[in-house]
Amino acid sequence: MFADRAKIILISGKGGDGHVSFRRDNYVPDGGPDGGDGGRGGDVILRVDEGMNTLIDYRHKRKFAAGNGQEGGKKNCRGKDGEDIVLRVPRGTLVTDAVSGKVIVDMSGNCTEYKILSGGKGGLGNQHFATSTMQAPKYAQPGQPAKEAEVQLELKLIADVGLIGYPSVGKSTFLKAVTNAKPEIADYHFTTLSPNLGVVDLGDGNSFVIADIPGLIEGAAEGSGLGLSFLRHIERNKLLIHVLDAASVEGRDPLEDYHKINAELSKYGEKVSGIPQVVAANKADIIPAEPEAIDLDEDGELIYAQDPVTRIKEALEPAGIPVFAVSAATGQGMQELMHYIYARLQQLPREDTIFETEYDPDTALQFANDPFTVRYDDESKEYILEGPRIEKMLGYTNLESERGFVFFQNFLKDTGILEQLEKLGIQDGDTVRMYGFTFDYYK
Ligand SMILES: Nc1nc2c(ncn2[C@@H]2O[C@H](COP(=O)(O)OP(=O)(O)OP(=O)(O)O)[C@@H](O)[C@H]2O)c(=O)[nH]1
Ligand SMILES: [Mg+2]
Repeated sequence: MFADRAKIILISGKGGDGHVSFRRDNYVPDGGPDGGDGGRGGDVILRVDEGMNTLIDYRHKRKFAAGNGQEGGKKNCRGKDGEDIVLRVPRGTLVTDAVSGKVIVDMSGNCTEYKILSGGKGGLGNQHFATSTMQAPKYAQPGQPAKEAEVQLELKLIADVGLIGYPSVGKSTFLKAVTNAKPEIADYHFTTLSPNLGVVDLGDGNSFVIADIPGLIEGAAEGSGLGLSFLRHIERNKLLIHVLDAASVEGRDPLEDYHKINAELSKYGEKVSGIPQVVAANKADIIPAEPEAIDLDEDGELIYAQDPVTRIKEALEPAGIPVFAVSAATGQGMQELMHYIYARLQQLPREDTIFETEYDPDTALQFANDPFTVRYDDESKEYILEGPRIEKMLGYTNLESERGFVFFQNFLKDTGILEQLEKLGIQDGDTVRMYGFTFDYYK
């Protein structure tokens, strides 16, 4: 199985508490404070392992915790530091926050190691708290708490070429024909559930990686069919082979499919709609050799259907989209297309897209214990949320996006803000203000 995503929980180590103790020497009746500091909690670190190519290891275990720092001891003994935990991931792993979907880090390019959560600092022992007026402090600092984050790991296929198209047009058959991959092939829609990878080897060391993407349909950009999850994979493709069923096995017009799918790609964004495409007019082996009579004209003469490949070529080639008639089943036209694709790839830029960090859980969680207030303002007739906790949340949440809004709703619930607003008597339609941002409350 090709495990290309996993959701896991990461926990950094808690800092060890500082210790309270006093020197007890046979000859010194009232020894000074000698409580040691707590040890540092372990960090959670991600590291690229070049030998790995799946996330399957993360399917079996869900929780990964670093070690806690030990408490300080007597005689100024410092507690032992907690052990760091290092999670090995394949190159090209995209790490996102499981709740907001924001990018935490893209383990590609130069990024081979990333500290995702740092362990809590150890607390200071009571030796640090002695002053001229307080010589026997009974106080030591507690260690900083552990941090916990749920993250999604996603292996972004680094395929140069992606096969896209409507379900059952023959994408997997295509992949199987040109690589040693063994994808499932069947005549029902959505046979392919996650992308399959294969290497096209043209000899003389000339090769490229090609990915078979699950079928796309109208509404894919809004989540229809298998939805969005794999549209992301396409982002890194340099070239797309748009597979059409030129024989209209299911009765659809291949050109209509072509336009519908491109409309979905445009809705998803420029990152995918801007990738150059080459059309593979597939199933050429079952296009009738003799043109089919489809109607009679006014004089009773038979009207013949235009050859579908010619029709596709005439529609797309003037727009600069090359069209190749192929049969993934018989291999007809496939070699020619593969050589063309290889030549095209040589002309395209080589660098990979790297996703920028949008959210840093280490910093965000640092403020998890910061204060906030909830109050009603008589003058403006608004409910006001204030305090460092709110400010920081606003700083790392994009409330304009759907995911950001879901994250924000959970934040209101988890922090108990919702409950407090209800206690203050909030009603549907009332306004809530958080600094520059306002929203209307609805239960
Ligand atoms: N005659 C003929 N049949 C083909 C050709 N390519 C694919 N098929 C058939 O079309 C059906 C669908 O093929 P798949 O390769 O599973 O299609 P897909 O595009 O990967 O479909 P999804 O994974 O569901 O999106 C299968 O029954 C194939 O045998 C071809 O070139 N000629
Ligand atoms: Mg398939």
